[in-house]
Amino acid sequence: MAYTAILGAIGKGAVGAVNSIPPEVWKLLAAGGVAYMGYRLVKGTVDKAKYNNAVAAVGTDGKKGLAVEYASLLNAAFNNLGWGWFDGTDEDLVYEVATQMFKNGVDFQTVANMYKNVYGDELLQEIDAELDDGEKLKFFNILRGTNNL
Ligand SMILES: [Ca+2]
Repeated sequence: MAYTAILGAIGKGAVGAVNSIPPEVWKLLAAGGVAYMGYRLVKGTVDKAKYNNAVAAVGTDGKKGLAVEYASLLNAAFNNLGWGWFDGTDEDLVYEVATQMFKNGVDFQTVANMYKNVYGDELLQEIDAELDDGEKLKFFNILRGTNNL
């Protein structure tokens, strides 16, 4: 089957599947979407407050201050559009943060601790969800200063 024919068949299947969803289910899905967006909004506000607290606690100087900044940048890179794991990832920003961590001697665990403090999530799990194997390898190679060796 030609590529376009396959795509067409998938398209028809998708349209059929969408058309078969009853209106009551659409209403539930819409309500769920609104609730989820509200949740993200509240979480964003809470995260911002925690970030401010973390900055107030450790300052913006020194390695811990840098670690808070890097945790915040990584969180922004993971939440590309503010919707969690399914909104893609800003890989360039992830690599840039890794480069800065290596240059400034801020280790992964320090950033992971700050990430946990501010966002309540395990940095390693977030990385697993956001990056594929090749991207993870690149990230950790940059952290070790062994990228492109
Ligand atoms: Ca994401």
